[in-house]
Amino acid sequence: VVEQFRQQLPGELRTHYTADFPPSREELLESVRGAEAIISLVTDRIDAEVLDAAGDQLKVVANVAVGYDNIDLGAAAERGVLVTNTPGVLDEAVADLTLALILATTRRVAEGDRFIRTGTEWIWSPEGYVGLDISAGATLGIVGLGRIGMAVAQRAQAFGVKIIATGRRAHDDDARSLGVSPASSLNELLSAADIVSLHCPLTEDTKHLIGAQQLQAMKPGSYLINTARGPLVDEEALADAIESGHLGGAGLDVHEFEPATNPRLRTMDSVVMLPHIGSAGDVTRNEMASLAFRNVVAALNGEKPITAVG
Ligand code: 8YV
Repeated sequence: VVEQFRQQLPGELRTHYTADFPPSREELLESVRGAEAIISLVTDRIDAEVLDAAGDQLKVVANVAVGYDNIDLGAAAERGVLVTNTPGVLDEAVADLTLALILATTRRVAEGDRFIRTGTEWIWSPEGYVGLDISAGATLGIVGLGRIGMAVAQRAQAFGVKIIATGRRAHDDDARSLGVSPASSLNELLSAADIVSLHCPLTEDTKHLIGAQQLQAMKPGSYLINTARGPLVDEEALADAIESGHLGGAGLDVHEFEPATNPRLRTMDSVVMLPHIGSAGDVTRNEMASLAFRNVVAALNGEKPITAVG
């Protein structure tokens, strides 16, 4: 992707790639020195120390992600550094994976797969691996109806699922035309949904948005899906809620302490866990890289970036 844009930059392009992935803190601090643009991933914590290590010539930090909780926006603004993200291009891929997790948990796909791999002899039985029929009147609660939430609603509508939502677009005509009913509060959504799917950004206000109290407010036997950010959920409280039998299960693409995953949740058959692959589609990943680089080109040419944050 970088090569495609080489000609569009005002001067000669010198690139420095970190050798390790993810780079150690020392390598990150060293590698940004003298940079006019930093292209970062969610695994890179970009704070005042990194911005200062880069130097005064730094113009832009382009995050290859829609989420930017890894970047200290205040520190960037204080130093006049632009921050950009990659919204829009990954909505469909993340929504696809959300549906994959909904089906994998409710219809016990991963559990069945694990069972087959044990090589145990089995005979078909009418009771074997019975799960929730999402198409038979299940309600999906979308927490944070934005771009990705809308793409999830579109898919869920095709399954005949009832949809309720909180978030900035819950009252939009677009949402209504997808059959979305706005919930008046998070609690109302939690108590009505058979499946709760999280699609909001991680901020100081949304950390542990789903804790013990909220899990208790969820319907008995319901499922929690998280393809947004791990710290939105208190994982120990989630493990308690599943262990007690209150929740039916969970589908987690993201984890509270990434890359660590919760050892209790890992032992639970009703939990499906993935290594943060929501946007890992072949086309999507290229589009994310391309948008990040177009933002860099704009910023270095003194133009307004396409998708600036803040
Ligand atoms: C990315 C993501 O894969 O866009 C986001 O916010 O979490 C994922 O789509 C990841 O952030 C790569 O930096």
